[in-house]
Amino acid sequence: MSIGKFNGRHLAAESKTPFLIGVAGGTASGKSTVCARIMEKLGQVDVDTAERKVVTISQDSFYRELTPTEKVRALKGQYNFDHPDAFNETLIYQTLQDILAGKKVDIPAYDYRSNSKSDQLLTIYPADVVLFEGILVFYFPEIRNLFHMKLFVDTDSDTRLARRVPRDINERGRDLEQVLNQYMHFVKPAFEEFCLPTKKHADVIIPRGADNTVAIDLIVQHIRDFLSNRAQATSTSPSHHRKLPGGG
Ligand code: UZR
Ligand code: MG
Repeated sequence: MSIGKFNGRHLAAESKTPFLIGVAGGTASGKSTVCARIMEKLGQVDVDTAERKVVTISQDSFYRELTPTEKVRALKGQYNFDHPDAFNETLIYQTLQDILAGKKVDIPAYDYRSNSKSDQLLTIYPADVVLFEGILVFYFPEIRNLFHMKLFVDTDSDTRLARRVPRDINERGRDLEQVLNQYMHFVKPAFEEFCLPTKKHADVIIPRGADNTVAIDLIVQHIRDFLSNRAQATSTSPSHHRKLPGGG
């Protein structure tokens, strides 16, 4: 991206707008796995390495910083991480806007054990495809309207709970009582009140999540078509400067 060093305006004009996909669904529905499958299948075998990029960002990176009192409540399983207020929606919106403008953005990773952002930063470079996954990615209208494609991963609640319990215990350092308590008090009611109603905004509903290879293949084919149509439009447009392979 040498052009950017000389002239920031040129950079914006020449960068690609990624194909932005929102992936919503209840906790442990398989959102991350669906994203991983899409990324794998877009394996980009036929694309030059300098050009290709498919990335997944998680809404978890955008939890608000907790105050010391909230932290204490979080440790006791008394903080509602499933409520829209738990997220910094302004930052989500700005970050997605930057991504759509073809800018490079840094995103904090999230540490579930400490309930806070970790020091690690994930750098998102201008990409072809950006997946943004999380329980409430379709909740805020301004954010919802940014997506080119909206997917809802629809997995039965009992399946989700059965996955969530071992995950929280093994990967997120919780105990059984705490997990079930939090589930009954916060996770389940918030799912019904805030997440499930956003299903109607989805373009595609994926029953059974990542097991649904037919749905995933159809989605991947749609993304491919979109990207190749755009590449064609770009290469035939005289005003647009197409990067040469390897010239990134
Ligand atoms: P997915 N979550 C935590 O457990 N701890 C945190 O510090 C932050 C989030 C949980 C959150 C939500 N809720 O249900 C889940 N609780 O992460 C969303 N309780 O993550 O979509 O991967 O299940
Ligand atoms: Mg997840």
